[in-house]
Amino acid sequence: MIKERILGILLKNKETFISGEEISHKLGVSRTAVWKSIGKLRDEGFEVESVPNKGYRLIKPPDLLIPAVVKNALRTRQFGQIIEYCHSIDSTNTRAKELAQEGAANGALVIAEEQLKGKGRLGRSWESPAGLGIWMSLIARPSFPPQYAPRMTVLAGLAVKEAIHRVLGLKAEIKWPNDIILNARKVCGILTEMQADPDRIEYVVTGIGVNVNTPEEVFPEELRGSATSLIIETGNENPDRKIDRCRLLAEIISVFEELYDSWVEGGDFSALMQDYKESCVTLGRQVRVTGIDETFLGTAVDLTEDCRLVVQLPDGTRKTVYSGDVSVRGIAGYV
Ligand code: BT5
Repeated sequence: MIKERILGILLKNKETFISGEEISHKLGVSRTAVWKSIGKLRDEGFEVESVPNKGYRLIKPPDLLIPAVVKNALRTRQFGQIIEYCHSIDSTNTRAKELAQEGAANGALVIAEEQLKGKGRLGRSWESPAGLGIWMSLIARPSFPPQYAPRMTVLAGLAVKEAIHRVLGLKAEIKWPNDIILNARKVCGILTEMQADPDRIEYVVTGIGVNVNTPEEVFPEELRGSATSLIIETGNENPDRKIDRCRLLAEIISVFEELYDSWVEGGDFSALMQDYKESCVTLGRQVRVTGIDETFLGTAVDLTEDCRLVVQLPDGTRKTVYSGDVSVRGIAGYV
């Protein structure tokens, strides 16, 4: 579509003006067609400046996760190069699994402004209010064996932590297996699901939910003590100074691919695991492990190669637990 192509040109020329004539020449369309498309972009909330004899310049895109804006900020070969964007959806993980079943390529990404049935682990739900967070799911078709699928949660966690640091300068920590936390409250959750034969993965979907511009009062009452958002943690809740969700999303996906490639192509996971362990607040703590059949207390002492948590019981014996089976909380609260 002409409009998308014009947007691509405006995004590339962000600081400088580009004339209507140059755009029409580049795209081989009439000046009127350019002018009409700019009008449509403005209707959609893009702020486009136009100055006679100079041309057009993009001042600001709307506060939406527009695929063209995201792609312009990506530094990837595959992750996020195909994007399905939805205003409202039940769950991006459910949609990504459907697309994967239909043959979607490695790296395809589903993004939503709002989820009506966002999913957590163990049948729990994930609050995903419209326009305030990043709710997305990445499809991967790896060649590693199924027991390593939980490593996708590790990679995604490291990517979110690193992106938050690069974009906002905040130092997040990780609560095993899938929570990214700031000041002991959860700012992001990750849900990895897969379809596999006993020895081969068909696809893995890694769902990432980040609370970005969520004001405190939007969280349901019962989450207020344990959930937070990036805007709350930067101490800036001025509604005019929102965090750029497209930039953060692109940074997460770019780092995710970098880490994924370093493992899948380089073959070594130990350095990544070491980084994860260093960021993991769970290790060394007293924890309460709640499974389907049993609950027990112990000290979290280590993580295995396939990302299970090793818990030492008071009598010295050790148990390893899978992320899909248990909930782990600190004995004095959430962390
Ligand atoms: C998770 O589960 O943390 C995984 C969350 C994954 C969400 C993403 S969004 C995109 C993709 N599509 C989906 O449908 N899901 C993924 P779990 O560890 O089970 O934690 C869930 C618990 O976190 C809930 O039971 C609440 O206590 C809490 N919670 C729910 N919504 C929250 C939010 N927005 N922020 C912080 N905590 C929340």
